[in-house]
Amino acid sequence: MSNLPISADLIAEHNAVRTDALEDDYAALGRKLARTGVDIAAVKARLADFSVAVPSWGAGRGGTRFAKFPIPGEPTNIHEKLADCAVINQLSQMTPRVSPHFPWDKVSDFAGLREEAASLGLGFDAVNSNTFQDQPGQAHSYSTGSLSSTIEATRQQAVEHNIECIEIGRQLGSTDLTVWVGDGTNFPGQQDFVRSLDRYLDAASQVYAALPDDWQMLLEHKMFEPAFYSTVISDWGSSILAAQELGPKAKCLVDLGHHAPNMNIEQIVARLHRFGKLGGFHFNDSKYGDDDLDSGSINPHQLFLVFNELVEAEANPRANEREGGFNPSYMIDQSHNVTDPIESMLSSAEAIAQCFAKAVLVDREALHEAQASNDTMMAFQALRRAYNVDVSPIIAKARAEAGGAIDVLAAYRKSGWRQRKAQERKAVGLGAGIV
Ligand SMILES: [Mn+2]
Repeated sequence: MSNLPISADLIAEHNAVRTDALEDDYAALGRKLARTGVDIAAVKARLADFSVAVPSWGAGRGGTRFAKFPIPGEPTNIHEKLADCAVINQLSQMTPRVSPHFPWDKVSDFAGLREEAASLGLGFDAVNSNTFQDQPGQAHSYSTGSLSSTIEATRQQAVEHNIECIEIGRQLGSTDLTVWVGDGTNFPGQQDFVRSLDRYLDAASQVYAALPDDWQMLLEHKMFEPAFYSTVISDWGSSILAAQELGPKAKCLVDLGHHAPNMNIEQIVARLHRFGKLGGFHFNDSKYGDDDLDSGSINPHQLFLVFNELVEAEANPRANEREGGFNPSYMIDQSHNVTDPIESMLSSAEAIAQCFAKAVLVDREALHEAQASNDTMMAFQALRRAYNVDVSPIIAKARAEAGGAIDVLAAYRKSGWRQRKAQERKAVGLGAGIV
């Protein structure tokens, strides 16, 4: 049973007055690309296949360590979050999967939740465990860490929680478990670097042992926060070492905000791919640290360079890739502090698709030739030519053909969704946001 949140008539009316202009722009871009031997329809077909997951927690307003400012009509539970995610997917036709987070999204009937999502046109992406905060009634506190805690009972509790997440994920149709731990230290000497990693690896291997055959365990590293002196899985180096020790089903997850400032993230992507260990992405943008700003809002060129490596990797899969070749899981992971989260995710999905499309447009033959002959300027120009193309007509046309809206933000505002939900949903309380 279909239960789509936005009326098909509203989208059709919205598109009707925009179709002529879009066709004009698409045809002009098609002629321009044809002059360089590129078939615009082939690029559009790649975009029609492209998707990125949205996080259930991204549907609510985030916050900072200081405050969260909720908006009327914000979702208050997983059912309302799914409805908002369905709005994003219906308008963008690019976000068909939701990444849930436990225990935040816990319900009594997961089979029912899967059906509910399906009726909204959604499936589930990676399940996320949470051992970075205590829950009411929890037996052992994570104040000493989780998978690397010095207290055995705490480590065991963290292992059992991750295994429970796998079990929930099986019921939801997921095939990935994303593990990020907040474990680390705030003072020199607080923990032994080697022994804490030993404890982490021992506990993580117990989680790994519970993975079904077709599952992946995605290790998300983060340099700092909530621990500000050291973290146990601090960088891509620690991540790949841990993934290699755990086994072939363990992969690295790259969150764009979890690196030291000015890191060459596109090179990290290429390194992880080289060893078949690139498992997934958390897309966001950053100015200073783990800012969790909207994808492409600060440094779209970096996002393009990351996608350039991803498109290159897709054409050249390495050993140890998942069945079907190079296919990392793409997800948005942002904190929407001052915008309507639906609008931010619509805008971010667009920014991500733009960078993917530009990367597809890179003349790889010219790039490889220039690289081989050490023609630096022409190698750079091969990237620059693609980056400079305005690909928005291709994305809008792919979206409209799939049933989405030509101008996603305008259609969303016209729908009056948030105002309607402000009447129906109970208010979200104040308090600190997701940090
Ligand atoms: Mn993340």
